[in-house]
Amino acid sequence: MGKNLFEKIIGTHLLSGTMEPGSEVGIRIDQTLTQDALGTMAYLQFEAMGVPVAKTQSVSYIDHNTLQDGFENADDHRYLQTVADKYGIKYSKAGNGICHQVHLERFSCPGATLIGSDSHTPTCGAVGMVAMGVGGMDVAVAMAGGPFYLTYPKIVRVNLKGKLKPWCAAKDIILELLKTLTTKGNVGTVIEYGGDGLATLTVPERATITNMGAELGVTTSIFPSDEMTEAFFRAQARVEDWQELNPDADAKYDRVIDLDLAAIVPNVACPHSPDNIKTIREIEGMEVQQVLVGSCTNSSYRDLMIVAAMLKGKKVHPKVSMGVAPGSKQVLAMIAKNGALMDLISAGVRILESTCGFCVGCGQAPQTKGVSLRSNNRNFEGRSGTKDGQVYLVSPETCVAAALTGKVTDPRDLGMEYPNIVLPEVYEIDDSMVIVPSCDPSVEVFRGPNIGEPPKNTPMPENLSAKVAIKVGDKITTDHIMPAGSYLKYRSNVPKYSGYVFYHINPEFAPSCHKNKEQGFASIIVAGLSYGQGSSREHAALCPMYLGVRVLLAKSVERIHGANLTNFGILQLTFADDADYERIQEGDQLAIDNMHQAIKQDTVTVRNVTQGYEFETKCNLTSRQREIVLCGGLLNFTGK
Ligand code: MIC
Ligand code: SF4
Repeated sequence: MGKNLFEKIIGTHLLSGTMEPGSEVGIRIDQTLTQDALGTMAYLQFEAMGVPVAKTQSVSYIDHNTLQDGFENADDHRYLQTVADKYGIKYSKAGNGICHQVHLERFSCPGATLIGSDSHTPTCGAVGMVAMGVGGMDVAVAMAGGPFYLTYPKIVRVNLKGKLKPWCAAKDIILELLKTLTTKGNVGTVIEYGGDGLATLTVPERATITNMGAELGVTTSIFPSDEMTEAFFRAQARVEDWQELNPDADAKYDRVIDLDLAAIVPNVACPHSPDNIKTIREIEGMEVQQVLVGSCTNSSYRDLMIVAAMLKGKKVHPKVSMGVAPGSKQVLAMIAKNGALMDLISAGVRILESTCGFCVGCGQAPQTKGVSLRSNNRNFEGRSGTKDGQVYLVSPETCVAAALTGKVTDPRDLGMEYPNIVLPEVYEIDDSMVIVPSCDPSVEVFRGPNIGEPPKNTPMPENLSAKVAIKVGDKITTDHIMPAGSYLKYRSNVPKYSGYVFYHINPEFAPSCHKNKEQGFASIIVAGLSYGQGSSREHAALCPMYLGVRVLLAKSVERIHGANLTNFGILQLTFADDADYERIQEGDQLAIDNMHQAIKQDTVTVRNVTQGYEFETKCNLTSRQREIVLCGGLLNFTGK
């Protein structure tokens, strides 16, 4: 029987398990990436493993925490640079670009496996890699030479047919898929793209699609590696890294979805979820105060050339503030050389750093209730830095249409000719901001006062007595759990950052967890569907753990966050009957008796001591994961 692409790549990296949906496989990891906001914890954990040099090809990027409004971020960067130098990790300096864009340009490799401590790591699936977002702890284990474990997914084939019409973009394709598949219910799925439409999509366009697979909640997304991919590698002067990779003609898929590219129209994800999709037509005419193009989704050379071509000789509307953040130094250098940057500047665009910036709430917060059209991938409530900011996610084309008219406008109505952007035959290659490590064991690792040791959990108690510290609804994102933006600089300081867990939902969460601790109780989080959407930030598990949370009781949990909970020794259970979610109240005292026995079963009984009833929950962990949770997390488990 023929093999699909994912199966082929996993097959050549398989270390343990069988490749059947639902069963756990251990695979060899070729490459890792980290970014600064999660890198410090990952490398502290790696250092604790005592391995002299990283066994993977690893790159440490500085792209998230570049607003240096205090010593913290600069200290973290210095820690990351020295630790990279010592342990054989390449270090991409601040200003070199956003990790996913730079990795795609300079390090991606068809047929290889990549894990990264950032949920948008699947971007590199655009060139036929198996690239997955994970927690920093999993990256540390891979760098130490350990396998990466994942639940073997179902493979969905998306057949792209035909060709996009002018002004309809790759972003509109992935927004269309988000409309169909939504952000929930896709855990344990991989999307493999195919069909005759592939030939019309360049690598940067494919990367926009794989990037936002993260918003679907899939394990990863992957494109074949074909002539288009070869042209990209040739232009990046890395054709030796390219190989052709296709699924077999008779490959089997768990589901096939057909998408007619010619039927795709300009789409928009409305506040406050990437799956709240409408067509631009449905919201056209609404006044816009801010337009931002950038982020790892849409900041490639192609994207910015479209933006510059549309703005050439025109001015941004007086009521609109427009910013552009090129995805990488390569992109910035190229638009600087060919004059497109001047077109942006002349039009009145604010040129932003080549970093995550506005996408992670570091700067550019919109005005009160401000409507902001952005080319990035997440519009969770408050993520922009303004609680009532109204963030709409659109293509760069639709961004510019609004910047010119001051209101939401279908770019097809501008009466312009669609810019024909020809991708360069040779990109601007200058890797001088990627520092090659010395691997010298005598390098002194810099540790500023912002860096604390990652706290360890204790083994799970035999009888758990806990209080429900918070009850939340469906689709709680990691931005709700552990806000980023101005709190990002505390990522390396767990005691401080822990004070902000659920801060915007209930600022009393941390104090009530401390109170539970003082009274001898653990804490429990109760949640609805799709808990932990979004970021791979392990702080969304690590900080609750630090506050004494031992159990999450939810209707369902997202993949990366679920893995992080296990890594930090928090037990995740799902309600057997959703009616029990309704019944349970904040403040209720719950108990699980004989935990060490109970956790070995697929059904775990929980007693509600306050209300005096028992209910059943499901434990969907593998036996290895159950062991980890009993030990109080992966650090304790590996140190056993
Ligand atoms: C995000 O887009 O939410 C982030 C910030 O890049 C996160 C990583 C983090 O929280 O540090 C992600 O996507 O994993
Ligand atoms: Fe950075 Fe935004 Fe991409 Fe996350 S989604 S890596 S914050 S650009």
